[in-house]
Amino acid sequence: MAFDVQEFKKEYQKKFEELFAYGYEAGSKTEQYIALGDLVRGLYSEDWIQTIMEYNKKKEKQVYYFSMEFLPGRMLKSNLLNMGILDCVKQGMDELGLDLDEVARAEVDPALGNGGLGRLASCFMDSIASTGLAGNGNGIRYRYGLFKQKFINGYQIELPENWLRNRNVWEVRKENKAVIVRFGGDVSFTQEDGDSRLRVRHENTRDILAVPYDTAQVGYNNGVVNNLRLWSAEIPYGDEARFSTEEQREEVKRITEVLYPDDSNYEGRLLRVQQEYFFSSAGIQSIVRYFKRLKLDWSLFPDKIAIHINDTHPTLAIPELMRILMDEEGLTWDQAWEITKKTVSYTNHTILQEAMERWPETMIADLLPRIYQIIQEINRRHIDKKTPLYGEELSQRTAIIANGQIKMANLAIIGSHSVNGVARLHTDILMADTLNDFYVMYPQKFNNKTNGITQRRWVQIANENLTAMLDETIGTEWKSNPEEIKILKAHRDNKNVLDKLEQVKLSNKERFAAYAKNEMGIEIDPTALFDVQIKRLHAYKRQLLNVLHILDRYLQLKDNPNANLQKRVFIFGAKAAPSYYYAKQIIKLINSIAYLINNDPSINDKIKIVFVENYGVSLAELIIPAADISEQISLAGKEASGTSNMKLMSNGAITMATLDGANVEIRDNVGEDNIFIFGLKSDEVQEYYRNGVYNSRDIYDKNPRLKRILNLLIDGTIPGVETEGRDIFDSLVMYNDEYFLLKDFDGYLQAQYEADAAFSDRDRWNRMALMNIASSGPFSSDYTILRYADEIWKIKPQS
Ligand code: OAK
Repeated sequence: MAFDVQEFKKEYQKKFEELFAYGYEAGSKTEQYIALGDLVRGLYSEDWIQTIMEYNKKKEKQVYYFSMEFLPGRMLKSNLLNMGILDCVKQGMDELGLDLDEVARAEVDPALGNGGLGRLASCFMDSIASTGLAGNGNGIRYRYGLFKQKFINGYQIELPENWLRNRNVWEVRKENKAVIVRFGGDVSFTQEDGDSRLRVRHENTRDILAVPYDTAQVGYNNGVVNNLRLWSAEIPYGDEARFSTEEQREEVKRITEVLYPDDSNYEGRLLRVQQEYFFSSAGIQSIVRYFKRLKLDWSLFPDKIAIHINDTHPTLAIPELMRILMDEEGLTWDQAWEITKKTVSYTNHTILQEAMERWPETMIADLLPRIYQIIQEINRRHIDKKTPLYGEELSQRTAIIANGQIKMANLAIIGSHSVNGVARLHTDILMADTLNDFYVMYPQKFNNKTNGITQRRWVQIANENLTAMLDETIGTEWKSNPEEIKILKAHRDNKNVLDKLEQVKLSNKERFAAYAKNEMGIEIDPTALFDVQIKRLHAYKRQLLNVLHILDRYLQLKDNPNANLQKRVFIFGAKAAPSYYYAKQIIKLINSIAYLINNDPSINDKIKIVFVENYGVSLAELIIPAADISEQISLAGKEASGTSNMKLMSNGAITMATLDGANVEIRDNVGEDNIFIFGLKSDEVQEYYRNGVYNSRDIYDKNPRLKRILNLLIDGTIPGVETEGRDIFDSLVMYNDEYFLLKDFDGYLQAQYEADAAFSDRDRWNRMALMNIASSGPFSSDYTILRYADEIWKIKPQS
């Protein structure tokens, strides 16, 4: 985008005065940010209109990415970067006496997701636009995002996240595109004289207005501006009389009031299924409305539209599309079914049983009577068709409805043409185990799409120092073609380059150290090894294994304050679901250990622990560039992919990993010498679960080093964790350690001490960091998205 600094300064001043009726110098940071955001939105609006007009004119096939969660992070700088005016605006702001970074920090980070799944959706939106694909996002505009996390006395406290308290400059309310979503009511069938078809009558429904708010998704230097549409629930216009009580009005608002704070965990609540149907139905209605404008035969629907469902949360899109095609557009069951299956594709993001969505049949029957009938009919036809082919038993195991429950994954698989996992190992487990019954029936539906990340946000924006160093060393091609970063490998033995890389890392660590000091009052040494574990708090992710390692070091230093141990800073970022008691106990434990160790003078700063409050996208952007070690230590077979592993690798952290999720592919790319691998393999874990011979108590009894560490949890050493310490101890020792921490402990320690040795050899470590950066290109979400486009959605980048 052609733009000049002088022109920008004029425009900015004008915009500010127009909005606030005084000079920008007197404005608050928030006002300065709003003025800039408003100006930027104006700058891409023409491309936004143009992009949509082009798609419509060419009747281009479009993909709609349905996701219950999006975690875009702050958008100001990413929009500026993608528009190609970041440097110009930075300079302009500078000349106006403003610091762009400071102004950018006034933007509220919209936390409309829990973790991996939501962040992936946002990386994908960026990549869809940046690779020039015709794509749209479809989700929920939650009034409150994921809770704000506070620590009080080491305990997690949840506060509401009112992310819309200031104006959201990026969204555009599209009242004229609102649709009605209907709940409840009575379904009956009528047949008119001379009409061969039964007509469906759906009456006495509770009608909710779904109002879309659109946000531009600006592509990287390509003029493409796609759309992310988030729906908000309101009372239908003119229908106020039907919602006369405060309670009735509250009920409507409640639908899009708050994001469920559960990650990889199923909540069988009525409100949740209302949310799911609400945005699925609204999305399908707006797609159908668009398709009808094209005036094409219905059979061409799958040639013009691809609908992707991000895990099972939007699965009701399947019966909803069936309903509209049949009840409203008059297609037969067979026609509607063909269209639906050809249009919809599904990604599975977890094999954890507790995350698998299933709804009580009665709940769906009451809330969505017509949808319920359609699901029943899909199920009946499925069983009728598959029983003669696969026998009663197998067919019944794949039933959508069983024991009074509706299984959403089964509906998603049966009603779509593609089912993918998110890393090679994860997909293999789905096919061989979790979804094997379906794999037997529909082998052609299954495929893998290893996750990816956008280096635009995770390197170019988060790590300006590294970006500058890369540009200088290998040129700028890597920015538009991430694979090209491999050229850096040619410099692996170039001392000058290695030293520069060390400098980059050091300055990022200094930046984080300043944050730790200013925000948390913790003093850390930027030359220490920064050991980072940032992800949701979940037993399977094994933050506790990290804790056991910290305690091992603590004991060594208590025994011998002069022990020759590498100085380390352990950085944690993690939210626990408010109802996940055990995870919250682990948070309390880590905070208490941090307090104990950080304030023990005999430890002499050899160990510091920083547990950042309220971890989210913006904090990730601060922490990741400062990391030396990336902790990816889930029990093998449990983490579907992981994506912080890719972000950390791209920023030159060395992965400490089990062979789980995408770690396996990271190892293949970076090579054994540039990663630390330990622990049980996925098939070994499976074997233990099958034969049941694991005995954690036995390990505790026989491993004195580990025993001593575990005893710290219950012997009063750690202040204020009487209950937590005991419960955690019991889970590991008495209740057989579900996630095999004790089994993996020795291997983990050994890998950690190898890492110490590697870190103390600066050239070796810097070379490892360089090799990680240079091998990270294949994990760009641009490539992931191009594979989705080519193999699942059948859409091509625009020329
Ligand atoms: C959330 C709710 C239900 C089911 C899965 C999730 C989820 O966040 N899964 C995570 O998805 C990420 C993106 O694919 C993966 O990288 C994580 O491994 C997975 O846990």
